[in-house]
Amino acid sequence: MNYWNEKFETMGVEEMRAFQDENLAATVAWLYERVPFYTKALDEKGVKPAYIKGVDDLSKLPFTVKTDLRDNYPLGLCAVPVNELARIHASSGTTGKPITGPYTKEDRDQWAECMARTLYAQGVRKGDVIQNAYGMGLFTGGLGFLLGAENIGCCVVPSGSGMTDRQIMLMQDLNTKALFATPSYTLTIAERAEKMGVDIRKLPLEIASCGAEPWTLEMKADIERRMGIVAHEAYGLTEMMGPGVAFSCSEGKLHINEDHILPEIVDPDTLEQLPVGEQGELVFTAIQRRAMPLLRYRTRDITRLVREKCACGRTLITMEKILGRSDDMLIISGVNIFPSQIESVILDMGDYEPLYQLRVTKKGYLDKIKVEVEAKPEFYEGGADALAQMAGKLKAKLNSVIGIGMDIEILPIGTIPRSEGKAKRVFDER
Ligand code: DLL
Repeated sequence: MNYWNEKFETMGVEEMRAFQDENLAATVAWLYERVPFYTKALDEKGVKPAYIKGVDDLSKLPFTVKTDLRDNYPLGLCAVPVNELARIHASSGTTGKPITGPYTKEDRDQWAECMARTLYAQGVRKGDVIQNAYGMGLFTGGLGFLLGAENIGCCVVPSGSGMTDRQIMLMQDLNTKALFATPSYTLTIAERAEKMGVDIRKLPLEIASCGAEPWTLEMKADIERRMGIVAHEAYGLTEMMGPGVAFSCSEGKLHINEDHILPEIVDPDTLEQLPVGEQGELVFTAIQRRAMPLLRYRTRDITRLVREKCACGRTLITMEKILGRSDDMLIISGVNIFPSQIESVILDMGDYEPLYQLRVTKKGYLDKIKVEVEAKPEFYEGGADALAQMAGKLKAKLNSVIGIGMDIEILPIGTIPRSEGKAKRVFDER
């Protein structure tokens, strides 16, 4: 069996559309009756639930943004009373109140379903020993992956994030087959193992399921080479359930669980819906959730949707790797840059560790960007002249690919803080 849920994962496009139409209409009616925020937002647009027949009517619906969740903290957007909730997660954010993600028992079961599809597609099977190194707690990563792995029937080692030496010890002693962690923490583990003299390539580890932050194909290749595994991807956000929204298959395509979470792409400036294939901001509507389904939630994530026949057999729509978040996009002297573009160039050079930070400052009216990056030890030891030459090469490459001059500082190995969760790469000091 290739699929966790063959019916929905391989459903014909028309049948899927009919399913989405029905569930979208039901969700709008559900919210209109129960959540004053949506009653008001729909009334302001002059939209009655009966006008929404299906996906073609999506653009009639109001958008929801992160500040709507903050303004209605903790449960103002919740459509059911607290005693009907089974769980509440939250995303801490860096400032102010967190945003909450409440689930009814049915919502939580759907999440377990979406996560089982994710892990099954990535080769995780009943009885496998898996090590879950996402943060366990309010963050949806740890407990979301736990639900999926338990649903499949795995033997779960909930190691949580951090204590990297112990992660490596457990991996060796328990013969872990699959590791769940952010890509940056996966690399921290790879690096630490190399330092400890443990060759992860010789261990039974076969799979990593990485997500929760943007990463490039170059970073994926680096993880795969250093650990001798296949690095798969999971995508999701607290507002939609957490991980489980999209997952990579054997072909490396990111399929969206579109029977649960309906995707569209909009132009982030005009908010016009864009046709499939065009790049823009990913917007989601949850069509089966009951506690806090959101309408047209603006993720700020930039990508494009692709409708194509996937060799894995799944018909679920795919999205390209997230290019970055519109709020991480740096505008340097008028040029729009995503950190992931810089990451691709750095890793493509082959001289650097996948560890970097971007520091943005202002001198007078001019924006300046400095790339701080760690050289691989064999290159760092080459001495000052060799490093200056390397920096010159990287500067020229970045300039030709991205089109602006950046300062480069090459740091000795171990200087940049190692990530145990989501890596912080951009320091905007303007
Ligand atoms: O990060 C949920 C998650 C946990 C996904 C574990 C995958 C694995 P939040 O903390 O709410 O939820 O952050 C959501 O993280 O809007 C993206 O900007 C980013 N993100 C998540 N997965 C990916 C990914 C979790 N695979 C925000 N690639 C999202 C790029 C990702 N960005």
